[in-house]
Amino acid sequence: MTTSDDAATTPPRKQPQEPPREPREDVGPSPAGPPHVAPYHHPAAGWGAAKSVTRFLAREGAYLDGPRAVMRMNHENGGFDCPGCAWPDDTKGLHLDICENGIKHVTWEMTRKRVGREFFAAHSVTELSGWSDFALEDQGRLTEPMVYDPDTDHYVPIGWKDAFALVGRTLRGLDDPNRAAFYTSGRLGNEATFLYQLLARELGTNNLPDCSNMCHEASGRALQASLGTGKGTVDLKDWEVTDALFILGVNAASNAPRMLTSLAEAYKRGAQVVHINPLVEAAATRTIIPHDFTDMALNRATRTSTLNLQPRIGGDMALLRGMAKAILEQSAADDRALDRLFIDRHTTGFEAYRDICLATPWEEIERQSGLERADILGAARVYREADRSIFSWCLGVTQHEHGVDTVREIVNLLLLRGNLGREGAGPSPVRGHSNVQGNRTCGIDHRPAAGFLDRLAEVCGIEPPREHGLDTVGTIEAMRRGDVTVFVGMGGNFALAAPDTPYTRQALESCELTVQVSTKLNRSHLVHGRAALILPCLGRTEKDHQRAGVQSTSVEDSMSMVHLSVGMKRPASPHLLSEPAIVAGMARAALPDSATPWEWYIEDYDRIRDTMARVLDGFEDFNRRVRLPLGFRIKQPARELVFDTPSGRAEFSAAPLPDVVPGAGTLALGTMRSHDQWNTTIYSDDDRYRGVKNLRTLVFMNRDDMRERGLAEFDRVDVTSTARDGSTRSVHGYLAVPYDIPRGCAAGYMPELNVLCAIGDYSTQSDQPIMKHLKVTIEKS
Ligand SMILES: Nc1nc2c(c(=O)[nH]1)N[C@H]1C(S)=C(S)[C@@H](COP(=O)(O)OP(=O)(O)OC[C@H]3O[C@@H](n4cnc5c(=O)[nH]c(N)nc54)[C@H](O)[C@@H]3O)O[C@H]1N2
Ligand SMILES: Nc1nc2c(c(=O)[nH]1)N[C@H]1C(S)=C(S)[C@@H](COP(=O)(O)OP(=O)(O)OC[C@H]3O[C@@H](n4cnc5c(=O)[nH]c(N)nc54)[C@H](O)[C@@H]3O)O[C@H]1N2
Ligand SMILES: [Mo]
Repeated sequence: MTTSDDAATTPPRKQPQEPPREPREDVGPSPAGPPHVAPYHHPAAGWGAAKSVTRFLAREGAYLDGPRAVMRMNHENGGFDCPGCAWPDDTKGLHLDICENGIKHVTWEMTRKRVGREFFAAHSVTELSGWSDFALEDQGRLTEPMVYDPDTDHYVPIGWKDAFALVGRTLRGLDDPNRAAFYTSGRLGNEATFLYQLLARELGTNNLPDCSNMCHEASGRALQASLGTGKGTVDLKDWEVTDALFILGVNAASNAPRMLTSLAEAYKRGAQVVHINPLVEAAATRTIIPHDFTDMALNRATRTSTLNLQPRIGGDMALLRGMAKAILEQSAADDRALDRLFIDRHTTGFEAYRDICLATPWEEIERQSGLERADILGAARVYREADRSIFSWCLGVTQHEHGVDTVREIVNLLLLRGNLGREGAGPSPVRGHSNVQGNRTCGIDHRPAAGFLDRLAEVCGIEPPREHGLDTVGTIEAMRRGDVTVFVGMGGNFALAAPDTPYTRQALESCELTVQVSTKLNRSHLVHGRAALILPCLGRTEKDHQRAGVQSTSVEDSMSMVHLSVGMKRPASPHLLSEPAIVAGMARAALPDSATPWEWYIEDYDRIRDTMARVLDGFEDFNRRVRLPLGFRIKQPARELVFDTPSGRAEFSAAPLPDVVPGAGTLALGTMRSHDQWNTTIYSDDDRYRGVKNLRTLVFMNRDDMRERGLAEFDRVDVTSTARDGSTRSVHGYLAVPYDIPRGCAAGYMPELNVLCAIGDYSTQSDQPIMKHLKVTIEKS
């Protein structure tokens, strides 16, 4: 690990002379010492978080800037939106609601390190391909547009005008607009998002893959089918008054740390907090809220859980069905177990659902969930006794073959007791990237609704294509076949985030042109097409000057609140453009005859918002409402019990229970994030709350599964996945770590383990890669 400020003197680790252009297996920084694993006994957040932040600020040379910036983050009036997760801002808008990972995320963007033209002159792409991902990002912020020069194998500077001309020329040269794909990582603000989808659709394609295809696609599809909306229906006020919270498949202390506040407050108020996760994560124990200065000073922790259940990986649906079965069985003698009035008035499909629940034997529910009947009945009791319940979930539920069925089962359970359309009750998915939900709202959808396209056509005067486009997996396969030849990445790190790393690499390398709009150097710049551009953009913390003055952009959080974000820092380089300006530049070059006033939009983002207000549902009077303190909430028909479903009612589903029990000798492996990482950005090799130090190439295993394989702690193992098509993929020399995880289950870190996710192993329900449910064997190396 380096503590140096100066990019040029940062020694990258291991620089092979003639490295193959293989992605590195070591993604993180050089471990600071030998691997070490011991249980973490401290509460989540609190002083452990404070210490970690201090070390991080020192490394980035941002002692002053970091804290100063954080003071301007997530304010009810002004300030920028935290570029970290999508958890909503505190409804009271009064105290500073910040978290360790938010601070790291902001500081990461504000680093003083720079990667300029001298850097690219000094290092060829082949050489950089041998660097670890940590070393790449650690070079700092990109400063000017660069183009790949195949003669020298170096990136060389290019002016913005020429860069746009290259994009425009290539897009205009395509015989079919569907040969281009436009990827979005969920950081992109709403205004840039709207222009980006307009560019794609005016060009003539719905090829709009996004990170959501790997994330909450299953939630969107399930909620749409059940409730006629792609989003959750609750907000933070509901969290503040609910009687019972059920938290499934989220590592909140690391990935949505501000949820800890809500959990602790719920506990203090006497609400039940049930965690459903194969691992007992830190958020399921206790916490010290960093902004609660008294608790910090007294080192006083609050519990964040009243019940923890550890189902097997993929066992959630069986558990939920068991809870429903218990409620239904009880309803024979207890006429308040079900909300019959609600069911009759607002739902359809109840009888079929009741029949399938009652017909599913308890033995099957126990086997598939990996839990004992008594535990399931315990959870059902909590649910029965609560007047108002909220179910919240993240990737542990969605990244499975049957993710859609499982989310629908959550809704089924909510409907049974009328937990919808009233205060303190309803579904509450936890989104990932800070604006991933806004991206969908503003048109990033490869399967757009006809009504949206009609309005886009009418307001923007374009002829949008009607056939569905490609999602993330579809795009990778199409690039690999040679059907898609231009890839544009609006943020993100596609080469590393996507499944089947070598396959995705070949797909990107088959392209005629790859364009990456980024803030920092990453793997996706080194895995490129025949022509390649790096277009550096402003970060969310930075001032965006346009003709009409300093501009702001809007974002939508996990709970449908839309608010403005205004950067306040001087840009990392004078040569950066804003994301809206980059989209407009590409659009003008690709569509020279376009009637869309691209340049005029960029002069003043209010103009983009005025157009959005006419196209998007719920954005009426956008410019005024977005400037209200805390912004505004997009209206949510399902919350008002208005269901845009074929029946006009909330629809129960009655899917059969999937078989998730691993076959003899195999384990179900879930890939997940460590505490000290942001998707493909690795801050350190530690995973504090799981007690891991200096180690990322590990696999967490149940002790009995280890014993059965003759494995001791830190034994080196080979992990081999078997895809549906029978093909196998392996990683070698990973360290086995005994962990409190159900038998038959294993876990390890993304993105290292993405090599094990076969490209064809995506859910038939959501097309989402099955990143939480790889079928693996583990053997001593
Ligand atoms: N600091 C930080 N914050 C982030 C991110 C980050 O990388 N770093 N990423 C952001 C993004 S894009 C997203 S989508 C979210 C991701 O947030 P999470 O969903 O928390 O992400 P993962 O680390 O993949 O963790 C998944 C959790 O699911 C559990 N799990 C695995 N399999 C199962 C299962 O079958 N059933 C159940 N019930 N649980 C299971 C794991 O034990 C783990 O606790 O976080 C966002 N916030
Ligand atoms: N095996 C496995 N794979 C997974 C997952 C998993 O759980 N398991 N999770 C999946 C999920 S949920 C997601 S969301 C994806 C994440 O996929 P992505 O969103 O594609 O990846 P990130 O790592 O978040 O992207 C980081 C890069 O974004 C760029 N960036 C940062 N800030 C900005 C900005 O303001 N503007 C622009 N233009 N660029 C910026 C930086 O250059 C940085 O290198 O990964 C998926 N991959
Ligand atoms: Mo995500």
